[in-house]
Amino acid sequence: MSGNLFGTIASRIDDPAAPFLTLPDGTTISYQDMIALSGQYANALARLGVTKGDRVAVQTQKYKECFWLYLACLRTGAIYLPLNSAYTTAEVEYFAGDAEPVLFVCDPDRKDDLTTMLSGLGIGHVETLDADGTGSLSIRAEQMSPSFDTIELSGDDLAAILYTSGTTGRSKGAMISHDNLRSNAEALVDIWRFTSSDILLHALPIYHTHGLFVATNTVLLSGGSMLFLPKFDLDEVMKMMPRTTAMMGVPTFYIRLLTRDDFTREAADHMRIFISGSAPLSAEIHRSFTERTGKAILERYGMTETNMITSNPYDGLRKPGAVGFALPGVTVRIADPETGSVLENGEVGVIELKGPNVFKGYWRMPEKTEQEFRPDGFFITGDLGYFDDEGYVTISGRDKDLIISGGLNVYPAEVENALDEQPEISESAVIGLPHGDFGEGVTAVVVASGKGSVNETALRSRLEGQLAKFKTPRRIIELDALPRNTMGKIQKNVLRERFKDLYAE
Ligand code: MCA
Ligand code: AMP
Repeated sequence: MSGNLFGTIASRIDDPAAPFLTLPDGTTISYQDMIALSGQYANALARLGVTKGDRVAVQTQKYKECFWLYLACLRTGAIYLPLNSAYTTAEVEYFAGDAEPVLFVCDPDRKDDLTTMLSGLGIGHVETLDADGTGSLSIRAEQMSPSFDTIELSGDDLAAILYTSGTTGRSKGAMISHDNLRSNAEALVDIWRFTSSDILLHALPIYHTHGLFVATNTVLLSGGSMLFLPKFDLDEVMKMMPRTTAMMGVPTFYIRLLTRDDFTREAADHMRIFISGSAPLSAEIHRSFTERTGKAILERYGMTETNMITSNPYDGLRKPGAVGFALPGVTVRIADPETGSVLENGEVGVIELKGPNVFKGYWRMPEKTEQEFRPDGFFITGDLGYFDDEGYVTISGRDKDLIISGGLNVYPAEVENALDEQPEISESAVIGLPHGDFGEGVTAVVVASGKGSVNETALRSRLEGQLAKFKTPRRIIELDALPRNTMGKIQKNVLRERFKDLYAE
């Protein structure tokens, strides 16, 4: 049997006329439409010369057409490479240079800028997608036949590469196979009880694991449908919720829902499930949500490299502050970060796992890949946690210098490098501080070089040209010196403590 994930999706379709995607205006795209559209896009890719193993990079706003392209990549054996739409051209240049896509798909208004950069890298094929279906790739696809023979491949073949930032230096492309995606989606359909009756309120971006794989593949393998929103807009989410049964979101979604007086028990009553992940959901928000709606959010934990790892149970206690149990087929252990020896229940260590969900390594970085695995094959997440008395995994911190803002990862080293290049700054430390909406607010503490004064507004706007907006520090604080320990290492914990109330209302 072919290991192609699309083959599995197609084989599970019981009712081809059933809806797969519904738009806010009521337009519906059925499963058979999805097969035809992905077939047209697959033929368009083939006509452009895309073949198995080729990378197709995509940086656009959230369009339904991105799904047809994603599925077309599965069908042709091409490797889908989605990029955050907030990345600047300078950031994209690194990913494109590293992954060497044969085709780059972008928004029409970015085409000129990106084409100039990409042609410097020898990447000649640039196509566009647009919300109204007028992008050049959509026009090509429209002229194609909807029939396409999905190629046979091994389940170990790559379906996608998703870049994750490195704690130091370069971003790494996580290589995700068809089997990785299939095993995870099957487990999630099972443990979260997704069926063809479900309608998922889809307000997440689709350039990351959460919105693309967790949400989309789970729906596709259960025969359910999605109500497609182009972004998380609170008014729109409230308006559409009555038409749906399930929601997946980052904690910020739930924090924002709780700010609405009309988000009541009655408003949430018909919803079967609310799922949260990508960042810590505070026990306080979890409890407030239950008090308001009578429903407990189901929190789960995952990572780009592994898809989903643990989940709170569907039946049984959804414990505030805990991320639950290993998914079926996945083994989780807690180990001493230094020695790798396995720890007892209750002891805090690094979370490690093994299973069919674990990625195939970092693109063209065999040494980095090796560093992230123990000799017995367990992947080291860099998250710190413990098993409680009842066997629930609780995340207690991170053994990696990472900030998560609104579910998006920001690696301080990248922002510090950009700050340190500014003439008026001699050194910097970037930290995450408690933030009511985003969970953590990216904050820079800098020391002036003496070459010009440090102007927060001017610095932020200069950084915005280089870094995606969500990475740009919300605040830049100037100090005479950064606190250091006796080894000379900057004490970020001291800074976090000193400025912990910076974003308090
Ligand atoms: C937008 N901005 C942000 C963020 N998003 N700043 C910091 N953190 C963010 N996450 C910027 C905007 O550019 C804007 O800048 C300003 O902040 C305020 O915008 P706002 O309207 O509040 O933002 P928004 O457009 O409503 O977006 C917030 C959001 C969004 C809805 C939380 O970021 C989002 O959808 N996040 C989900 C990310 C996600 O899918 N993560 C999953 C990763 P200005 O005002 O200057 O223009 S996958 C993963 O982590 C693993 C595998 C897992 O377990 O799932
Ligand atoms: P990413 O690199 O975008 O895949 O982000 C993965 C990281 O998000 C994990 O290593 C965790 O640090 C964090 N994460 C995901 N889900 C949760 C959760 N439920 N609670 C706490 N942290 C989470």
